[in-house]
Order: sequence, then structure tokens, then C-alpha cells
Amino acid sequence: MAKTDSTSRAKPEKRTAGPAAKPAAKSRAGAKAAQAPVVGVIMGSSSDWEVMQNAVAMLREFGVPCEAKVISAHRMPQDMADYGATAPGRGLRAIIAGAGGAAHLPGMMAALTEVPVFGVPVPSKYLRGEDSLLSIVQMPKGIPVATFAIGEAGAANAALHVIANLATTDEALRRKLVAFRARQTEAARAMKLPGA
Ligand code: RP5
Repeated sequence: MAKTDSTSRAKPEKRTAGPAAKPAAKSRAGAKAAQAPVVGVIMGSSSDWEVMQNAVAMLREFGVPCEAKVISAHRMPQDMADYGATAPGRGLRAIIAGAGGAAHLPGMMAALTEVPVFGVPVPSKYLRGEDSLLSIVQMPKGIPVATFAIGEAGAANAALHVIANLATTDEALRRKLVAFRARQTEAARAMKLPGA
């Protein structure tokens, strides 16, 4: 069954505010739009969450509204098609898709929507995620999936890359990203080596 985080049940925004709309109705619509997810984080199984939660945590740290949801390519193909078909209309500007093994979800989602897809290879039981990586990265020409490292680093970096893309048109977000990177730099400079 699909598992979602608290933001994942956001319904498509109803664009009802027009010339006749009352101010209260307008402000309600505005508040709803402000909370609407702009990034979808999807994964093939709840067993992927340990890795994929790193993407959600990073998006939340930057205040980027997101939703998280299980969509299994091979067990929920119709749900996958519906998600892709409705993504642009719901205002999603990026989809981070994680999967393990044959890992069809990122590539299929990229085929189903023009919203850019960022793929995260989830470690698999027998091939440690090398199967996931090759499956996601080796997309044939025409339908790209931006592919990240296997595991937690890949999930966090997929979110950071989405944030960097959004930041090209969002000055406040760009400043947060610059500050985040400056903190990392300072942390690295402060590193001490035992006995050195
Ligand atoms: C893939 O198969 C999922 O993305 C997951 O990484 C893997 C195992 O799924 P479960 O058997 O844990 O549901 O579809």
C-alpha cells in the first residue's frame, strides 16, 4: 500500500479565484498554493524510505514544500502513470525518484512527464545498488534522468541539485544555499586530524 508523509495528500489546487471571488476565498486559495508541494519525492517501496528520507530532510531544511509517496513501477503501474500525468498541473517542478534493483521508476516517470526527474539508486540486497545505478543512469537518448550516487548521499544530493535549480529563480533560496555551502566549508576547515 502507498505510504505517504504528511504533505503527500495535497490535492490539486482549485483555481477558483476570479473577479467575483471574495477576499477571504482569495486568501484561502493563496495559503493553499503556498503550501502546495513543488517537489515530489517518490520511491518504489517503503523499504527505500531509510535512504529517501535524506532527500525529504534536505528539502525541509531549505523550506521547499514537498510530498513523499510510494509508487512502485511494477506493482502500481497505473498509479505511476497518473502521478506523471498530473505532476505539471499540480505545480511540481521536480521529481526525485528512488528505486532499487531493476529500478524502473525514475526512467518511467521521466517518460510520463516533462517535469525533470532526479534519480536515486537505492542499495539492493544482492548487488549493493550497482544494479539500481546502472538501470537508472543508462537511459536511452531522448528521455534523461539526472542520476545521483547510490544511497543516502545520492538522496541528499538530488535534493540539493533540485534546490540549486529552483534557486536560479528564487533569490532567498539562493542565499540559503550559499550559506549552507559556507557552513560546510567552515566545518571542513575546522577538521582536526588525530596526532597530526
Ligand atoms: C524496488 O524493489 C524498490 O524500489 C525496492 O528498492 C526494492 C525492494 O522492494 P521491497 O521488496 O522491499 O518492497 O521496487
